[in-house]
This record gives sequence, structure tokens and C-alpha cells, in this order.
Amino acid sequence: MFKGKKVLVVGAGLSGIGAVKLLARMGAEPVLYDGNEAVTREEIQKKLDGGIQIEIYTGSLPEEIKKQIHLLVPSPGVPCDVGIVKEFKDRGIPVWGEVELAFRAAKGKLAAITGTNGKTTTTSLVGEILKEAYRDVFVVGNIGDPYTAEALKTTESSVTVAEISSFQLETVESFHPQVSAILNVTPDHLNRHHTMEAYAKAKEAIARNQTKKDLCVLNYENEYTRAFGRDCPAGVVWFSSKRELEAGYFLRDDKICLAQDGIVTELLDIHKDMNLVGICNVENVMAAIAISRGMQAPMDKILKAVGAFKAVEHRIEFVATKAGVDYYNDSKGTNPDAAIQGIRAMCRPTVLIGGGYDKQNEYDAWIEAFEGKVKLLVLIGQTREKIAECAAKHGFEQYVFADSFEEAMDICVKNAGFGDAVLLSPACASWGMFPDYEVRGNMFKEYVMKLKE
Ligand code: UMA
Repeated sequence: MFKGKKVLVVGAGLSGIGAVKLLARMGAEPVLYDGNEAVTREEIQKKLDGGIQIEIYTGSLPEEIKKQIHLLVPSPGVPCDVGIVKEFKDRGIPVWGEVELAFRAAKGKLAAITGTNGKTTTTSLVGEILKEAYRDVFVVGNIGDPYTAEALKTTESSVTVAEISSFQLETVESFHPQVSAILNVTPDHLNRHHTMEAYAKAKEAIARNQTKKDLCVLNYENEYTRAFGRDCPAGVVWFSSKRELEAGYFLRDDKICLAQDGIVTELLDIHKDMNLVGICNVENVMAAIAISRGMQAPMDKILKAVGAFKAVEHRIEFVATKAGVDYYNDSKGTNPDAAIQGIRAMCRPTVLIGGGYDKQNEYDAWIEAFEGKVKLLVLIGQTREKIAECAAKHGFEQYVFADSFEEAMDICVKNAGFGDAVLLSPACASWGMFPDYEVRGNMFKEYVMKLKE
């Protein structure tokens, strides 16, 4: 398909490196460009494992190279409406995002999951369920393992579960999952998509090429996904955590039920038969069951996998509810990117513990991800002043300093009210205060377990 053709990959992160490797294996001549001039060719070449020798440009791209390009593959972090992507689009050069490229190279069945919140949990859970039912299962995409890294390993009999972000959906063309899901659409990434309508439209692209032979799993309780259900080209499967549905998955007396052909079947008890807590997770589980059924997994295997699925220890791990406050341990949130996932997973007003060892990271994106959810930021460790300065720069002033971890915990307990969450997701390594993040997470849990009910 690409033999001998020059393909320009933009961005030397996870996606860009995955795309270059895939293109090289397919016989193309990838050219890698990263807009950040501080990234060195040596660093990039190292990420390519030395095996692939390609042209690499950073900072700016020579005009004569631009003229030789047949296809542009931007990374998800590269906006589409400005800069290089717009320039190539205007020249009439095809633009396929990394996900589109991977889709064209991949085989077998595909389930694709998007949504503002819950997509990582739902994707992991669907992956675990499908592993009960199928031999070759690939879990890829925004979750961290780029789709391009696995695409050539897929076969006609394998199944792929892909977490797909709105960024990735902006540049799909023929992408066509058998089962898609939009879990919810709430304000997020508006700096990139500008309006809620544009953001919702990007998400809807997940189902664009589906037909009535395919399925799209949608949340009945979200205004955007409910409206999309009317125009969706696929057969719609609804789920709701708030009302009983005539057809679909819903909650009745704390049990997840399926209404189908006029018959209601109780599937599982949300307290006894699953380990994830919170209404967001009930929705994630309903969606995961619906997606897995759509992928023809038998219900007994689905329920077995749901029962066995646990949040990874120290990774957005639910600890306990004490006095109406949910406590979450995300001690593994040791850098801003990981901590962004932590705060995004919260669906209540949150008292957040941040700070620790200084790895010279920038905290802007993390602070921006607070999006009105953080009622108080309790700062500890070496980075506390740097984070406070950054927060103030972004107009976020609700922070306090604590001199010890115990003091931070005391402040959290005092400031979190009924219906709030307390989250340890520090965006920093633990060193300087703890030997490692596990010790930090365990201290958090021990403190919480000693609190009164
Ligand atoms: N870059 C440019 N020009 C630009 C923008 C970026 O050259 O205009 C370069 C940067 O200098 C950098 C590289 O592109 O070297 C980074 O590319 P990227 O931002 O696309 O990041 P990747 O490392 O390729 O990771 C991406 C996803 N990142 C984003 O969407 C921002 C990862 O999702 C994903 O796990 C990975 O691909 C594998 O598929 C992260 C994320 O934050 C977790 N996603 C957002 C979210 O979940 O809300 C959408």
C-alpha cells in the first residue's frame, strides 16, 4: 500500500514511534518530524531501538521534504486546524491519524471505546472479559499501548479492544469497529475542540462508518449521547444508571439488569459481584458488559471476569468510604500525565493531595485538568512551591501547604464533606518523604482505614 512512498509522521511520542515502526515494516519510507526543537535526533533514534534508520527533523521541516510527502500521519497531540496538519490538508495530501493507519493494517474484530470519563477502566475491563472468551486479545490506544504497535500482530481470529480519544477520532477516515461505545460527553479538551458541539462530533466519529449490522453502546443519561442515539448509524444498545429501560442495561435495587425482548434478567449485584465502586464504575461495568456481549462473549464468562476485575493497587484504587467521603489512592500518579488520569476519574468534588520529589516536570496540564473538580489542593514535599506558583498562574488559588503526610491527611479529613472524594494523586515521585510510591500509598490506606465510619 505504501511501498517506497514517503510518509511524514508528526510527533516523536508513543504514537509517532509506533507509526514509524509500522510504516517501516509495511515498506514505506517514514520521515519523522517533531515540532519541539529541544528533542534531539539521538533521543528519537534511541526510541526507534536503533533498528530503523530514517530521516528525522525537529523544530522546522525543510520545504523540499514537504514536497516529497504522500501521506501525513499526525500524533493525537497535534491539533488539526492549525499548523502542519492544516498546511498539508490545504495541499491536498491525505491525513490519517495514527489510529486510522493502524486500523488499515489490522485484522480481526474491533471494539472501540470513547467517552470523556471511564474509558480506561471500561477498556481494561472489556480486555479482561474478552481474554476469557478469546485466545488473542489486544488492548490498545489511548490507554497507553499505541494501536500501531500491535496492528501487525492481529489476525482474522483475534480481537482488539481500543480506547480511542477525541484527539484520535479527529483524524479517522475508514475506521470501523464492529462494536463502538460512547460512555459520556462532558466538557473537556475545549482548548483543542473549541466548542462542546465540535467535541461531541469528534466522539461521534467512532460510529461514523458503522451500519445497522454493528452496535454502538450509549449512555441514556448523558444529553449528548442520548441525542446521538437518534442519528447513530449502528444498532444502539443503551445503558442507564438512573432509570429502568425497556431495552438495555439498567440498575434496579442495586442490581445490574438486562431488559431484552420484554424479559428482565438480573445480572449482578453491584455490592457483592463487582469490586469497583461508585456510580461511574457501575456505568463502566454496564457498558463493558454490553460491549462484550456485542463481541459475542458468553454472559457467564463476562460475569466471571467482572467479578475478578480489580483496580490495580495504588492506581486510582478505591480505599473506603468514611463519613460519606470516598478515599482513593493513586500513589502511582507519580508524574503529571498519570495524575491527570487520576483527577479525571473523580466524579465528585475532590480534596487532592499533590507534590513530592522534583523531577523537573511542568504542572500546567495537570492543573488545567482540575476543571472545577478540586475543592482543595493539599501540597506536600519539595515541589509544593513550584506547584502552588503554577496553580496561581492558572487562577487556581485553593491550595494549602502541609509539612508532613499526616498533616496533609488531617487537612483532607477536615475539609472533605459528605459526598466529596479525597484523592492521593501527587503528580510527583515519593522520594524525599518515602522510599517509594507503594509505601506512600500504603500509609494513605492505613490512615483511611483507621478513620471512623
Ligand atoms: N508534538 C509536535 N507538534 C504538536 C504537538 C506535539 O511535534 O503540535 C510532539 C511533541 O513535541 C511530542 C509528541 O508530539 O514529542 C507527543 O505526541 P502526543 O502528544 O500525541 O503524545 P503520545 O506520546 O504520542 O501519546 C499519545 C496520546 N497523547 C495525547 O493524546 C496527548 C496518549 O494519550 C496515548 O496513550 C498514546 O498516544 C498512545 O496511543 C494520553 C492522553 O493524555 C494518555 N490522552 C488524552 C486523554 O486521555 O484525555 C487525549
